[in-house]
Amino acid sequence: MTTTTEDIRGLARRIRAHSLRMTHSARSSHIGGALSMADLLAALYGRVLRVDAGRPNWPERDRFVLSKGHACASLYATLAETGFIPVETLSTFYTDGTTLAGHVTTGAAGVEVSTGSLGHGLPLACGMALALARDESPSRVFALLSDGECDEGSTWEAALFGGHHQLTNLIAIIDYNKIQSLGHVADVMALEPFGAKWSAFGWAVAEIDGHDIDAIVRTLETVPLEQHKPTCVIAHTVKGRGVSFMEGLLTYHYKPPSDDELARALDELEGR
Ligand SMILES: Cc1ncc(C[n+]2csc(CCOP(=O)(O)OP(=O)(O)O)c2C)c(N)n1
Repeated sequence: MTTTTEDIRGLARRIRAHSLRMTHSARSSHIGGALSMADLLAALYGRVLRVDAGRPNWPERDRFVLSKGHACASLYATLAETGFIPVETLSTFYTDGTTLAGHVTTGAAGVEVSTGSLGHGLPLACGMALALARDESPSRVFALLSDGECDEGSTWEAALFGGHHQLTNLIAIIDYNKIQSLGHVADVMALEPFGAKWSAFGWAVAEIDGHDIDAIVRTLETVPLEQHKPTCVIAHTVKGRGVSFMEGLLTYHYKPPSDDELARALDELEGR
């Protein structure tokens, strides 16, 4: 079990390296959004989530829902690094017949739900959290959303639902990297004042640096932040984080790393 901040940083580096290799070999998109959430995934799987790779269907496990299913390379990498799936399967990402489909899909151990159509994850997580609460289960439900998904009406319907049902066992984490597929959030559909919107829908809200491992762990280990409310953690992140020439660029939403970019990116990660 990963415990120290340094261990979690190491896990995040390995998640990033796998994600780069996977999107390079599959010639697939979404490396920018896979990299922006790598620290969040490392903190969740390294410390926060009560899960057991040996018993992926243990009834009392926490549920993790990756709502931004397009960026799943880094979730598969996390599941491999934490023992849910064999590391060797990562090389089959996005190929015919694989269990590691290009948008996150059940079939790989540890994947709770299939997503990829933006805006579905939080509604699913709400239903799971309500059912678990009614069963008096100790399990929590963590849903990781993109900022682009907060342009979807279904996300806000789920936000209303979570507040109304006082789903204290539900935690939404937003990977707020400020960039979508074709433009910046502020230009496409501005979200600010973002935290105030979630508060108004009945959620307890925290805003953190989504690359500060200690801040992520500290916040997620203290949920629920308020009694009788679901928690929303707005994690300020950088698209492409960890690879200097990809950071903050729209290009790497769709563009896979070239041979040369992969080599340079892996060199950079090794040097950290
Ligand atoms: C309903 C729906 N519409 C369009 C798409 C195509 N699509 C894939 S990713 C994306 C937006 C990416 O931006 P964001 O959601 O903020 O993700 P991130 O930057 O975290 O990768 C879009 C429009 C989709 N997957 N689902």
